[in-house]
Amino acid sequence: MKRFVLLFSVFLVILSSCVKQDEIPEGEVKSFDELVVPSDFTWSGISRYNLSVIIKDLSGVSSALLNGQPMDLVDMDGNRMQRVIVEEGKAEFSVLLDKNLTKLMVSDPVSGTSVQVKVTSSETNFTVSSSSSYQNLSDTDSDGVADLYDDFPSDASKSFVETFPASASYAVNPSSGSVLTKADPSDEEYYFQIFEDLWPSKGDFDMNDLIVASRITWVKTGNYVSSGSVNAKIWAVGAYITLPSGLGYEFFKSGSGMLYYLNEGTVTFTSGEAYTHQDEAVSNGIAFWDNILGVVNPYYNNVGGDWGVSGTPKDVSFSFSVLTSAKVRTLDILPYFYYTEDKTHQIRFFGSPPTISADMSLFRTEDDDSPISWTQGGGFNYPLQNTAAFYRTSANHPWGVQFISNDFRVPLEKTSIIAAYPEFQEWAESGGSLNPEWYFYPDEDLTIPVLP
Ligand SMILES: [Ca+2]
Ligand SMILES: [Ca+2]
Ligand SMILES: [Ca+2]
Repeated sequence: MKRFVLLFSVFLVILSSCVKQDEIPEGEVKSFDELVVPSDFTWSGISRYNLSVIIKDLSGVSSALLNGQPMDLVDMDGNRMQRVIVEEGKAEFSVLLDKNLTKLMVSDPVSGTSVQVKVTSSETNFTVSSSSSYQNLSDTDSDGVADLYDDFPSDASKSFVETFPASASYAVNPSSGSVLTKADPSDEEYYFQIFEDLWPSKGDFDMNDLIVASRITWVKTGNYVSSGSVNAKIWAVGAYITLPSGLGYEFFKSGSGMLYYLNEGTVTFTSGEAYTHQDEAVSNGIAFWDNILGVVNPYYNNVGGDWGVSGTPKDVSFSFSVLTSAKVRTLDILPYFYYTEDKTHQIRFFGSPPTISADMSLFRTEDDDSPISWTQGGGFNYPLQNTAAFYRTSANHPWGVQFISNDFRVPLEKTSIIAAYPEFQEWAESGGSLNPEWYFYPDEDLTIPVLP
């Protein structure tokens, strides 16, 4: 059997190298237009991962022994991704995940026991041997979460902090549950969102028209989100003097692979930059900025060339509150890029539906091949895929890409990301399964650094 597998693998390698040579003569870089991608590809290095952990006793029977106690989902570096309270014998986790991660740990911080779980699993068992002394631990604010495991031990309205990417803050020791100090804070990662701005026309695919590197924080009250914040670095801005732009975020409740619209007023802007405000035109939308010219030095750019000045990325942030009565366990935040001169001209990532204020007459014009209409209703599959996706071309190409990294060199103006990042093409054409860390391997002559 082993020999057969080996022979078959050799055959596949030969076959794939032949195909590759036919398609791409050596040394030739395709244009973005020529990329052929799988129909289910959504141009994102991030997915939502849901995991049900069933608590069982030693005889394999579902157990209520851990009800009311905290359980953690931890990455293999020890970063706590999510802490939940066990209810009815189950710990229900739902996290945004870097698709490069294959294994995580479920950890009981009280007993110090952990089990590994593959991210292909949606359910796993967690066996406990005896009841713990959790109920006897001191709980200063009487919110039901013992001080040791309460991120806000003297605030009954808050229990846990959750960050995305998880490495942005809380690193925990899975056996003791205690928070570790980061050995190397520069190792912290960002959620990168890179945009093309000429939709519904295809642009030059340099993907540097707006690059935002962000970190999202959610604060939970028990298992429900009650507030949060977005901290962002404006990493690169292109061509904004001729085409000033804004950026908003639309908030959704997430569950079982679906996103759900929230009742108006569920998510409210609480504080942030002087120009940040509730978007009256988008239900549960917050306009981070309406005009980039009011945010960064108008001569600032990170895209090289012989104009402008380079500099350190601008830090901007805002905070929001969430009605706990809405019982939102998981809050998803989808950005919408828009033109300052026409806020209904909006551009989103592949698979995001239009907002309620989007100009629907722009869809299916120029290079866009989105569905005909969208009605805000209950839930929808997210991300929308293939012909159900908005903000796609007929070749399933996007106007933006998302991934997690600790750094990103910016493609030079008018340099296709395929040339700037030699591994990008294979990443896209394999539907994300090959070269998943393409963003670590720039062509240094075709990109410029942002961080000093
Ligand atoms: Ca407490
Ligand atoms: Ca508390
Ligand atoms: Ca561009």
